[in-house]
Amino acid sequence: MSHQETLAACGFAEAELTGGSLVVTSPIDGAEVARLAETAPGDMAGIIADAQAAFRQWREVPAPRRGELVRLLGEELRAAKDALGALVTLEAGKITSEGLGEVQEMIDICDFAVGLSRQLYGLTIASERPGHRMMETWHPMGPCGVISAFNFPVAVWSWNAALALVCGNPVIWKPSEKTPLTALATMKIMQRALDRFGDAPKGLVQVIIGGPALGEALVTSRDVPIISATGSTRMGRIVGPKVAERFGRSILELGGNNAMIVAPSADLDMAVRAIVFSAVGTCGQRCTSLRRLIVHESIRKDLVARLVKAYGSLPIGDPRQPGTLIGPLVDGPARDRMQAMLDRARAEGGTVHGGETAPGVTGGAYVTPAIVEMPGQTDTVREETFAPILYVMGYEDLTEAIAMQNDVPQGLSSCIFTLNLREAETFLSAVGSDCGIANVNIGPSGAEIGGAFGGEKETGGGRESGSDAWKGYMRRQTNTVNYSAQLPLAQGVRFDI
Ligand code: UN1
Repeated sequence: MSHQETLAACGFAEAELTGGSLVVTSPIDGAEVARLAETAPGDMAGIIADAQAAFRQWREVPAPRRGELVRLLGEELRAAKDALGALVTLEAGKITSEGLGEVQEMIDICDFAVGLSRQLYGLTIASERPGHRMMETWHPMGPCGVISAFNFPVAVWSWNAALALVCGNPVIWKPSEKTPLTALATMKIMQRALDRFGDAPKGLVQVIIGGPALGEALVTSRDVPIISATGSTRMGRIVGPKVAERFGRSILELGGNNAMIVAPSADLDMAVRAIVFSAVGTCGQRCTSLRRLIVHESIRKDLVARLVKAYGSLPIGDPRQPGTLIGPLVDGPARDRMQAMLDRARAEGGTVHGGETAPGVTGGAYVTPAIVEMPGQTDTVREETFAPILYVMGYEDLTEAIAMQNDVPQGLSSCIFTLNLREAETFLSAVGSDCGIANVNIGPSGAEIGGAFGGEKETGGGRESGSDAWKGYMRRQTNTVNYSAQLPLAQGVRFDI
């Protein structure tokens, strides 16, 4: 499909795509595909006020009815899956099945949130006082600002929006400047769900298109109590303190530097498949991408040889073509950063396989993925580079391997390949991986929506998506009710008047 056909399939009219100041290009071929109108920073106050007004209505709608809106969104996403998936490919450069997979994540979280809308449970707690009942109630919080990155241009919004909406909160979305079209297309889908729903308040779901000034307005506004921000640790260092300064709540999903430990007992065929998918899938541009391989010395040479061979036959090119497994990096600067990091790794004693401009493809930033054998975990290895670079290091015993896995600033995802129960359980134990996600015989990427998603340390500590991540979008209220005719005080305090 041509870019124009892809845009038309998502319902864009010519006039929406021209005349604005935000230039959108496709990583596939570098072609300019749109010039979009940007939200004026001066409009932010009105946008936030609309969200606040919507909140005052939405918080009174019963949660299962709020779930109905998300159910309709899930239906509309199912109907639009192919079109939106193709637009993700156009705008973010993901291969077709990953573009579709991203929309599937949106559908999955809608299903999850619909069920959740009838399960926003609080606890009943034993009171120490006679004739008293204690309990916990979960209430809506208010508008939720979602700042998302280019690499999951629509799924990350849906993880936040589906939960926020059933929890009773309006959503204001600031997508990456690199991927505004997928955001606008998602809003068209959302609008169809809103139309079918009927009486949702205006301002319940909004999108703002533009640069940092808009994000700044969200982050600093006391009327936006929740900020969920996905992106680099550098971005999180700016956003986190600003939200904290006004005692807002932030949900931060920042950098990852995810490792796999490959133990001597590992099923190497499976490990090779897992490594290749998680290191080169999405051209190494997932926050869960595999970046570090910590391999037992007894199998290191063999595994590297198998990987170098597997890397040699990976189809690189136009992500729309069936069969392509590696599409482009998002842009030229991303390729320059990859090259700069490979140069640094060489200077630190690394041996680089691959990592060149991909032959025979033009237009976008197409690279061959790199495997870099490193003498140890150097400064370069400890930094996240958003590109398909896999650093390989050896280890002798598991304690050393776990220490190496943990000895980076980031703490998102991790995994071990082993058939040894002791090793697997140790890796998942309190003395094992320090990451938010730790897997056994599965790569670090491609998490399902049912689990809480997020990580520790410089990854930011936030949790989104499944499990009880919904609690991050509500305020907890502890209620104690006295149904006795006495007024006993807690802790046995006497205060007789
Ligand atoms: C991201 O890269 O920002 O686990 C999120 C995964 C996906 C989400 C990645 N479900 O790889």
